[in-house]
Amino acid sequence: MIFTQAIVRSPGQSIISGLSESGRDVPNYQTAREQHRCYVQALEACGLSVHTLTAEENWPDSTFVEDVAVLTPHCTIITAPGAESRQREVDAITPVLDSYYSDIYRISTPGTLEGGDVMRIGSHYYIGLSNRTNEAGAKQLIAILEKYGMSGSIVAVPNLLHLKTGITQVAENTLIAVAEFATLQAFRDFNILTVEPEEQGAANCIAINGKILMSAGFPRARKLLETVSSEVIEVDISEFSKIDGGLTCLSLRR
Ligand code: CIR
Repeated sequence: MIFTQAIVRSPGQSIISGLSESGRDVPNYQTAREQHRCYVQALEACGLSVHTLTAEENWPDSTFVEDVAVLTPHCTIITAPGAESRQREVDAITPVLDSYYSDIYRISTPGTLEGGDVMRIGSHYYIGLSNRTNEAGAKQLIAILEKYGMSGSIVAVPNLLHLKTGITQVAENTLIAVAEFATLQAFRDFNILTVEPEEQGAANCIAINGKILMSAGFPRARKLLETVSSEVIEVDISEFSKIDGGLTCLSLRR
């Protein structure tokens, strides 16, 4: 599939109050802005036209736009974030997606779902059950996908923030994953590149238009990725990873 567009939201100064389970350092706002600019340039280098939304100071995590919507070739689904402080972010993305899609659905309570838990492979969507996404939310998403001839299945995510924190697609039949996902039955038909525990941040990559974007600073994972693509681009997102954000979370792509 050829991707042509991405939607991103600049980080606000409030990013210093973003949710963090890892409890690492507080992000530096100026550095985050600069890294975000470089992230946008990397998407553009992959051939995407990037729609940049202005920062939303009220919602510290709103730069992680991936979590508030699932884009499919046929429709978009506005999610229901499981993190209470992120629930109102959907109000800010809905008018934007209105201009791109005529078929718009919403996940509703008691369902919760965050886009970081949704990994699309062709017309199938793997949906992680995490602290942020529950079974009711996953089932609502599967019912919507099935209306359009797409499908979904559920994968348990016991130890990570989101499914895609630990596994992403990097080539047609190849995934990159942390060890706990690499051995799951659900992914038995894929070739899997397994990252070492100290390089967990490399499991969240974006494969786009023949190139692979990876987080900077994971040399062993880079070597693995170079076996499936001659165009691996490193992007430094250290400030976002301090609050558990990865590369995919920073954009919606279509
Ligand atoms: C959060 O905890 O919601 C944010 N600080 C990080 C969200 C990362 N999103 C993602 O992995 N899709």
